Amino acid sequence: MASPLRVTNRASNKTSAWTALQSHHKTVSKLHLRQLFDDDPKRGERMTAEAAGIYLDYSKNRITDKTLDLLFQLAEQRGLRSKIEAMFRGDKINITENRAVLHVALRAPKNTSIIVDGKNVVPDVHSVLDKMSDFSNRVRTGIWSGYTGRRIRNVINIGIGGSDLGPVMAYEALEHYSDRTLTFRFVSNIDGTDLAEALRDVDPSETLFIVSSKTFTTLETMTNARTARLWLVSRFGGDTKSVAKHFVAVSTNAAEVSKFGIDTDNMFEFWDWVGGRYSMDSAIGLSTMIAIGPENFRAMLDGFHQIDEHFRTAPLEGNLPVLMGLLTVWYNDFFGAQTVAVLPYEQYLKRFPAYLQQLTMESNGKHVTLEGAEVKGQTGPIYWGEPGTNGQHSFYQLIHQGTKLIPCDFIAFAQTLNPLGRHHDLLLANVFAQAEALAFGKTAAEVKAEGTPDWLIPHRVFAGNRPSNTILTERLTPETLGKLVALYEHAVFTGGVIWNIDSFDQWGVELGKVLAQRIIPELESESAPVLGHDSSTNNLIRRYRKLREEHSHEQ
Ligand code: G6Q
Repeated sequence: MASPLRVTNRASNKTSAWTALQSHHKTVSKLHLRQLFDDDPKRGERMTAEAAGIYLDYSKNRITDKTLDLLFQLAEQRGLRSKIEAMFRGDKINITENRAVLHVALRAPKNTSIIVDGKNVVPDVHSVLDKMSDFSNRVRTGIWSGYTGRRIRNVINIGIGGSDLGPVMAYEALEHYSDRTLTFRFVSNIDGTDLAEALRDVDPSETLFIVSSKTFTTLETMTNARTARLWLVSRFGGDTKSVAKHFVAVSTNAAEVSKFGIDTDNMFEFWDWVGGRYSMDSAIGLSTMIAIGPENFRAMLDGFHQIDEHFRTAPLEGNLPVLMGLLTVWYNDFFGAQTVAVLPYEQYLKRFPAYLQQLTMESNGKHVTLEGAEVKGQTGPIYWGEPGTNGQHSFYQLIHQGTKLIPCDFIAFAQTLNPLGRHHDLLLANVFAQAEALAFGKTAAEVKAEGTPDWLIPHRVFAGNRPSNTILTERLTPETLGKLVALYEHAVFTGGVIWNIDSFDQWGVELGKVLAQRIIPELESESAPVLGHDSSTNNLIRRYRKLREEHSHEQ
């Protein structure tokens, strides 16, 4: 089926702006940030942008005004504006799955209208939000109790990928706002250890499981959910009626939910136009809502929406996600940078890099264009990171003095949620210092002037010229978290448009799933199976069976 995206992307892969950027890069790559800052004393004030209380300082990037001009031309030539409109309108821009991409509808105000297949989806979004609010309030106040009437004290979300990473990240990020009388756990891995550890010390009569799965067929989630169900029922002497009070579901698949034994009245719905990795603000965020309460959850949605509106309406030049997306393309495709480090100077954001890994790498890890042709250059970079200041004492060495160019996103907050003496000023001093050191480094002359012996000078030189963005905002709140996530979602979208790829499918996860299904019976069969894999896989399967056998004799 044709979509506007498909039509507008018939243009040639290399636009004139792309070619111009290639030759412009030859000039810029020779410039040092020291010189760029010396030449323009106002650079650090000028190359900044602000929206919805998020301040982005992009002055420490290896760019000139001309670079930005060309990047904006590239965005125009790639039809970024019309593609943004197409996404917000509900066009089926996920062409390989023939789906609309409407996470923006999840945070659209009640009076908005977004039509998918002839139907306004916004009222449905709000009715699920109301149902989630009602349920969350009942759990939080104890009106919803367990099978024996005990109050729920433990909430265990069972899900994986998009049905896990967002909920975990948001719970950790917003723990300050959470009800501390409740314990939250997140089980994702099919490795039994994950579930076993989560269940080790909880009382089943006080435990609520949220089975979060868009499809309700995912191997890991369904295996964990079934084992959790067995655990619960066995603790209630085999009484399966207990399931109704201890299991709820978040899914698009009512038939499978009911087959599992969960009353669909206790199912929270979402829709095929919400991608897994874009779903933390849908019903997949039920655990988040129970933790922080409906009001805080709605504040988070409002934060998302503010950045949506900014992305949709702000001119490219001051558009935060556009700037971030284009800068990523600049380093990825013109400097050959392989990775981006995300470095939040906020302990509560410890899972934010892991969350962003899925958002960015599952979205833009593609090798063909929308038309199915092999891409000519590079698509999405590798994202990674750790909260500061911990990273400073480990991998920052390579960023400062290694041979690789690693653009960094520093994220910092003006206010801490836990004021403790001097801690916050010391934290912020570190984030500013790191960005400064990366950009400007330390020359051999400066090192020598400190009295360093000649032989040691090369080891102590910092070349500098290492780019970074600094995102500075007031305080980590539910609203700010929504803004930050939306910022990256739309930066990812911007990159995907420039690379002319489908950022919303994930076919790359399929093959491994299919092969695992083939291997499962080969591991589980009583007699030695006839194996038809390559010699390495065959050998590993045989060896595993043998080791397992030997071990079972020992026990
Ligand atoms: C995300 C992916 C993927 C998905 C999981 C879980 O965009 O689609 O990570 O979220 O595979 O899928 P279910 O929610 O269907 O269990």
